[in-house]
Amino acid sequence: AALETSLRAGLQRGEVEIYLQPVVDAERRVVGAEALARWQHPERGNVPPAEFIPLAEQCGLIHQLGGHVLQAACDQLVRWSRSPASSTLKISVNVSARQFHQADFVRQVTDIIDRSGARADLLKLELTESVLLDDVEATIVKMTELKAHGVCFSIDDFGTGYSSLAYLKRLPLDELKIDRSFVADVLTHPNDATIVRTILALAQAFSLDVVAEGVETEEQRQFLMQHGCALFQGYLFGRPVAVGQFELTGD
Ligand code: G
Ligand code: G
Ligand code: MN
Ligand code: NA
Repeated sequence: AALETSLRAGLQRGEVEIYLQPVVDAERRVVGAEALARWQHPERGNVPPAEFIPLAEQCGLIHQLGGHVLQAACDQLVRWSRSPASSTLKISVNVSARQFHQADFVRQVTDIIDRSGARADLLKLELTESVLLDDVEATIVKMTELKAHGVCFSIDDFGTGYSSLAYLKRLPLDELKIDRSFVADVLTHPNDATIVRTILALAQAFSLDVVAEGVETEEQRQFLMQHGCALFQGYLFGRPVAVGQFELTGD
């Protein structure tokens, strides 16, 4: 309860900000970034998202926190739009189950986009398989409304949940993100290599982009490239950094 009170206050005081982690293409050009929430508490220091995101979900602050993250992402898109070198970069934002299932989620997102002046097609929402399958019909309605507004969608941590192929076909998706647990073992565990190749083939069949997450070594990058992966995220290219620290090259 103490942490909840300070998160509520911290949100108001602007202690929660976004960090950006680059997403790069096969030539290591930065094509976008994932926004990751960071909470800098005045006494506790950096509180990890693994602690405060579940807390925000439990106590209902996720709506406000999620809105704050969306706002920060849209503000950054607007800043980037002013320079040709950055005007086509996309930002992905994580959306948690409880936030997505709020009755006014679509309105929250479209209001923030419209008031910020950001290009909706440069904003990508990352949903997990469990969110998508919670209530498939309601999910399709929400996603379709947001898609009509221009917003893009990605399935995060893909391969760890229970997506059925039938749903994949019905959802207005743009991208799958291969969970980093598979990438971590892709060179050492044949099963993980098979899962990665299967996800890449599946994505190709459904005309979806694929981002491999958690790429840490050149050897992992080579394997992924050889099997048709074209987008990468991970410490090999850049850690999450404050928006002012973000650079337009992936080393
Ligand atoms: O860097 P990392 O430790 O940021 O993130 C830990 C977890 O917290 C990840 O699963 C990530 O998806 C989640 N996360 C980070 N930022 C946000 C956010 O803004 N909203 C939600 N819902 N989850 C986030
Ligand atoms: O669950 P989600 O995919 O949204 O969370 C992304 C998480 O992965 C964040 O905690 C982020 O800091 C972390 N991350 C990003 N790149 C790497 C990487 O190369 N290796 C590891 N171990 N974690 C990473
Ligand atoms: Mn993510
Ligand atoms: Na992920």
